[in-house]
Amino acid sequence: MIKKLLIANRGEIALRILRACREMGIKTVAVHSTADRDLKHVRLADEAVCIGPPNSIDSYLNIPAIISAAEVTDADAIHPGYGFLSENADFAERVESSGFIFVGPTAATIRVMGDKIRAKEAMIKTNVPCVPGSEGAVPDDPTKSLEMAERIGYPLIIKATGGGGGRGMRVVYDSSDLLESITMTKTEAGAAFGNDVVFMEKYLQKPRHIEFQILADNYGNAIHLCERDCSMQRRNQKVVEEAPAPGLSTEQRNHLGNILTKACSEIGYRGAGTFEFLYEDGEFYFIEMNTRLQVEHPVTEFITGVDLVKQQLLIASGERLKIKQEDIVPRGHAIECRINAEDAETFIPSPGKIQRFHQPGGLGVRVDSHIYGGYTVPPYYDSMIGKLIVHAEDRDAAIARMEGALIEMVVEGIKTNIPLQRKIMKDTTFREGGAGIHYLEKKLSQQ
Ligand code: MV4
Repeated sequence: MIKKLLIANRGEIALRILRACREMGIKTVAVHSTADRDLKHVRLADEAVCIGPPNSIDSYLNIPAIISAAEVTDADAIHPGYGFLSENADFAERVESSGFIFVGPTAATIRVMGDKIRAKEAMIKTNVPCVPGSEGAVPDDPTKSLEMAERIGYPLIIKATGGGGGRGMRVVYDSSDLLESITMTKTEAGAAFGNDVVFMEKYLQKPRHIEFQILADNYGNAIHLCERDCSMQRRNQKVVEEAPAPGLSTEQRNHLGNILTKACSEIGYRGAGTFEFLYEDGEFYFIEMNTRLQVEHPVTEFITGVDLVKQQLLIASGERLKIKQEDIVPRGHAIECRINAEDAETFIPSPGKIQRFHQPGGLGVRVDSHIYGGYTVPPYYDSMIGKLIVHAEDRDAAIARMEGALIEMVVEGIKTNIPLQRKIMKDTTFREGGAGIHYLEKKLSQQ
């Protein structure tokens, strides 16, 4: 069993991981930049190590500094959280080769899933439904590319195999634009990811974004913990997430969930993972696999009652999964609103000192946030300062609970997106359920 864990992250997720450790009797090491000495989890951790100056590249992305901190504190394991190094295969490899447990999949799995072409190949092999496309890289021969595009059909989307999360993508509506679009996407991908390989897919024009949470141990056991609908997003940044996905049937959920748990066993997946799908006209299409714990994991925890961080730590300690698939019976509905230190209309970041902070409360209300009255939000990191999550017996009740919690949540001294979140909860299309990935941006553009 892990006795001491180094948390290689900051903010709300670092606090979330610390809380799981505390309940499990695992000692904690907090690493932080010089700008983050006052973070809540740094104060609560058993030990704290400053690993560098504010900018991420010299601190939270500084692999030698993080591994040295694990050595000097004699930690057994390192949890990467999300973002930063959480999907960096080299980091996972260096953690393990330095004698520490990496809380996550093997470096080999991270590497495969980080290469979108290889990830799709692995999915096709394990019968996970994918977007029709080039099944491999776009050929160098322009004639062959044009023929392949005709087979796929327009509109299509060109994606960088080293990309993900919306980076390195370009939609092509007409064959006359194809070759130039391929060249431009390759150039951008080469510059951004050091890998100019691209592939093509049929472009789905009005999909929803639905993702499935899985847990797998070292012994080939895997379960799914239902799905999350993350379609309410702006510029590839999720704003509101919910579970279960409105309108999805139990048959659909179990059918795809079972395919995914089999796929996990076949690819030797370990830990928590998320399969991302586009959902359109009743069909699922795999786009990416995330080999980390996700920001929105609390909505899954609320409807299944499973503590995903504790499960990650048990699996990393070599325990067998004790939860059986039949134990996962989703109950009620959960919604998460991300709370960002930004202007609710212009989205311009709004760091600074929080003069006053009141957390909402009551039955089925959870606040995952590291902020407190007097805390100064630094300008160096992304603007999310917390997540407000609610759970209730059904979706309408969850929306009502979220509206009440958003009224109670007071953050003074900086701007936040709480006004936007309140508008979304009142929006008729959102309230109907099932809005597509472009809905929020369309709504915002009409304001
Ligand atoms: C797509 C797509 C439509 N058709 N692929 C965006 C980031 C990465 N997750 C993949 N993304 C997309 N891939 C095909 N074949 C539309 C998107 C997309 C998107 C997907 C999920 C959530 C938000 C999105 C916002 C813009 C585009």
